[in-house]
Amino acid sequence: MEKIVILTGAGISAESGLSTFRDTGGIWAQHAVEDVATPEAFARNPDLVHEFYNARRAKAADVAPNPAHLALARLEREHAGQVIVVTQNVDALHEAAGSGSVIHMHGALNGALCAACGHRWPAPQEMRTSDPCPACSATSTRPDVVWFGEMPYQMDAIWQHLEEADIFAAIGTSGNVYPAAAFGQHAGRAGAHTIELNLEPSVNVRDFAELRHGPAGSIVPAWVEELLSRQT
Ligand code: BJW
Repeated sequence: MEKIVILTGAGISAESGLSTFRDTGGIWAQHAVEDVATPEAFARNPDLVHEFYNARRAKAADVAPNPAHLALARLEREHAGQVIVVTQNVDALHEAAGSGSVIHMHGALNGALCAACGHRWPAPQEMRTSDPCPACSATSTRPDVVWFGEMPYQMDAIWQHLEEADIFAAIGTSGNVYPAAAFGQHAGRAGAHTIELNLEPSVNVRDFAELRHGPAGSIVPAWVEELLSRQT
C-alpha cells in the first residue's frame, strides 16, 4: 500500500480567503516578521503579538475549506494506504474538511500555551497576556504557534513519515522556511516520488520529480482524482 505524505503551506488556504505570507500584499508586507513572529518580539511587546494573532484567529474562524482541502480529506478516506498531512498552517481548514491525520508543525491558532510552565489549552477567540494559565496561574499566555528560532512540533514523527513515504507532495508553500523547505529533498533521497503543486515554481523546485503549477483549488482535486483512479 502506498504511503502518501503531504506538506501544505499558506497557498492551500489562499482560495479560502486567508492571506499567504510572502506573496505581494501578503502578511509579511503588512507586519514585520521581527515584530510579531519571534520569541523576542513577544518578550518586547506581547500586546502587539496578541493583536496580530487575535485578528488572524478571527479571520480564520470566518472561512471555509476549499476544494483543495476537501480533496485531501477525500484522499485520506478513499486511498488504500496511509495519508499524512503535515501542515505549516495554523488554521484548522484541513480538520474542517475532514482530514484526520494532520500534524500542525507550526502550531495552531486555536491553541494557547503558557510560556512559563508549558501547559496547553484551547485558545479563547481573544487572547491577552494577562490571561492566567489554568495550570500555574502565570500571566505569560502566548499563542501555541512556532516562531522563528523555535523548534517546530513533532519533528521526529515527521522525519519518520518522510522516510516511509512512497509519494511526497508539497502544496502551496514557497519553500523559504526550514526545516519544511528540506522535506522534498529528504523524501526524494529516501526513495519517494516527489511532486510540487503550487501556483508557481517554489525556491526548491529542483527537489521535485514532478511539477504541477496552478491554483490549488483546481490542481489538487485533479491530482487526487488521478491517484484514486490509478488504484481502482
Ligand atoms: C498558491 C496559491 C494558490 C498562493 N494555490 N499555491 C538560514 C538558513 C537556513 C535556515 C535558517 C537560517 N536562518 C534561520 C533559519 C531557520 C528558520 C528559517 O527557515 N529561516 C528562513 C526564513 C531562512 N526556521 C526556523 O527558525 C524554524 N525553526 C527551526 O529551524 O528550528 C530549529 C532550530 C531552533 C533553534 C535554533 C536553531 C535551530 C521555525 C520556523 C517557524 C515559522 N513560523 C511562521 C510563523 C508562525 C506561524 C504563523 O504565524 O502562521 O510560519 S513564518 C511563516 O512561514 C509561517 C508559515 O508556516 C511559514 C511558511 O510559509 P509558507 O506556507 O510557505 O507561505 P508563503 O507565503 O511563503 O508561500 C505561499 C506559496 O503559496 C507561494 O509559493 C505562492 O505562490 C503559493 N500560492 N496562492 C497554490 N491559490
